[in-house]
Parts: sequence; C-alpha cells; structure tokens
Amino acid sequence: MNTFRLITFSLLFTLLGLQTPAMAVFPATISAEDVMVRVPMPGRTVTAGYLTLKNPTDQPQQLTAVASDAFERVELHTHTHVDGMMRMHEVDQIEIPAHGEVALQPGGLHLMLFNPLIELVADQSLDLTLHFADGHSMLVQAQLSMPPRR
Ligand SMILES: [Cu+2]
Repeated sequence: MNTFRLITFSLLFTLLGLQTPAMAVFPATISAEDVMVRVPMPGRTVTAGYLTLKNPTDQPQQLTAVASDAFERVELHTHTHVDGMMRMHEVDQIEIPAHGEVALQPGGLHLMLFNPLIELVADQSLDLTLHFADGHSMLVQAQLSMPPRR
C-alpha cells in the first residue's frame, strides 16, 4: 500500500468517524506478552517475573532495566549450569533480535523482584516499566500468579 493510499484510507476513516487503524500509521515497536509476576512464597521477599518480548523492528533492541512501584528493586537474571548445578546471576541487558522475540521463562532468563512494598494478591495486576538501551521505556501490566505447587 503506497503512502497516498494510506493517507486516503486515514482520511476516509476520519470522515467516517472511525479510529485510524494504528498499524497503518505508527511505526512498529517492541511489544510484551504474557507478563507475569509470581506471588512470593510465604515468608519470602524475593520472587520471579516472566514475559515474552517481541521486536518487529529492523534493529536488535536491548532491555536494560525494569522498575516497579511494587518492589524495592528489580534485576534481570539468567540461569547457567555450573558443575551440574543450576545457578542464576544478574545480566546487564537482555537482547531481543531484530524481527525476533525472547522469552523470559522458568529455568532461563527472568526478572528477579526484591522486597515487595505492597501486599501482593494473586490475580491482581501491577505495573512494570521496561527500559531499553535506545532510551525508550514502556509501561506493561503484569498478572500476579501463585507459585507452582511442588
Ligand atoms: Cu533470579
């Protein structure tokens, strides 16, 4: 679809009092899906968060930090195998490849959230702010979920 057609379409939608289709006008950007934070286990002050980041742009993007009003501190973590043991450690950033995605999930990359500042209740949601290396940030809603039973 060429630019003239896009403009015509936008004008038509405007004349009809409809919203202009967002995809036709704004450039593609990072999206976050399945954003989830575990309710901490009883007596614990640390918990994990997971999400999938999709990057429809032509450039790789890097998630550099996550912040939440509900926690004192949030770190980016990964798991590595050391001498047959699963260990986790902090990473500086998480890369989302161009036209690709990265999943933060149990056993791999994840968010580590420290010292909740509010009471966390399953099925409620909380805001996370994602910060990227190119300077932009994004507010996403995380669903609070109970830890898996063992
Ligand atoms: Cu961790």
